[in-house]
Amino acid sequence: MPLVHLVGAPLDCGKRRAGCLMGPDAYRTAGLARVLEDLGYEVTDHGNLHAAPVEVPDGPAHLHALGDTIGWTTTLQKAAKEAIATGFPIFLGGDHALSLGTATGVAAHAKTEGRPQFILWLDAHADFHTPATTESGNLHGTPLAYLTGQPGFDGFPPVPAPVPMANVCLLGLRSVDAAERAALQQSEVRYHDMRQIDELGIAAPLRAFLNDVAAANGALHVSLDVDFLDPAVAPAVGTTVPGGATLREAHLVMEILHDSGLMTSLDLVELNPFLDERGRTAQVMVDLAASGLGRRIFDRPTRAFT
Ligand code: B3U
Ligand code: MN
Ligand code: MN
Repeated sequence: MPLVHLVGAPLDCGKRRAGCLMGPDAYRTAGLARVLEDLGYEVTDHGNLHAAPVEVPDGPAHLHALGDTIGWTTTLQKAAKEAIATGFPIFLGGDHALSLGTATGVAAHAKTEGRPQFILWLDAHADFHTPATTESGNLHGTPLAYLTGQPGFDGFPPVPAPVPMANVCLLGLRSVDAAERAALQQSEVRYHDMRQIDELGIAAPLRAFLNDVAAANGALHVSLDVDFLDPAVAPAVGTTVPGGATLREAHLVMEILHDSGLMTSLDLVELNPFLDERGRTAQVMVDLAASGLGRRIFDRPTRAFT
C-alpha cells in the first residue's frame, strides 16, 4: 500500500466568490484521513501550504489575482514533485487554479521516471482558457491550457514537462465557452460531454482512455471538480451547472480508476464549504476519494446472472 500524502491547498484566488479556502479543513472534518486509514493506508497530513511571495507582475488588467495565482503555482509545483516521489498525493483544494501547480509538478516527476503523464479532468467546464481568451479573468478556468504548454502564461513558472494534448481526457462537460470549444475541437484532447455520457454510459469512454494510459505505462493525474457532480448531490460549489454526473456515475468512475491501478495522484477542487448543507458535499467528495482508493461494498462480487 502506498503512503498517502494529504496536501492542503487553500487557494481562493482562481475566481471571485470566496470560500474554497475552507475546503481542506472541510475534508479533514469529514474524516478523510480516517477513511483512508481504515482502507489500510498510511496517511500523512502535511497541513496547509501558503502561496510563495511573488512580485505582482503587470499582467492584463482583466486577470483576477494574477500574483497570488503565480505564487500558488510555484508552491504547488514544488510540493507536488516532492509528494509524488514518495507516495500517492491527494491535493485538498482550494479552487481549480491549484492544478496549475499540482498537475505540472506531478508531470515533471513522471518525466524524471521516463513515463508519459496523462490527465483525467472530471468537470462541467473545460478549463481550457489561456489568459488571452478568458472573458471572466478567472484563472481557475485556465489550468488545462497551462499544463499542455499553451502560450500566454507570462509571469508563471515555465512548465517543466508539458502534457501532450492526446494524453488529456475531459469527462462531464456541459459548460464550454466559445474560445474553449474552438481550441478543443482543433486539438487532440479527448472530450466527452454529458450528452455522450447519456448515450454511451460513463464507463465506456473512461475505459477507452485507461487502456491508452496502461498501454503507454503512463502516470495518471485525476482532477475532480465538485461541479462534475450534479448540484442536487453536490451543492457546495460556486459554479453549479445542472445536468451533471449522478452520485453513482461518479462512484463508478472512481471505482474503475482504482481497479485499473493506474491513478497516481488526485486533486479535490472547488469545494466551497460556505455554500454547503450540513457538510454533505464535503462528505460526498470524501466518499468518492475512498472509492478511488479502493473502498468497496464487496471484495468479490457474486457472479453476474446471464
Ligand atoms: N469558462 C468560464 C466558467 C468557468 C470555468 N471554470 C469554472 N467556471 N469553474 C470561465 O470563467 O472561464
Ligand atoms: Mn474546474
Ligand atoms: Mn468546473
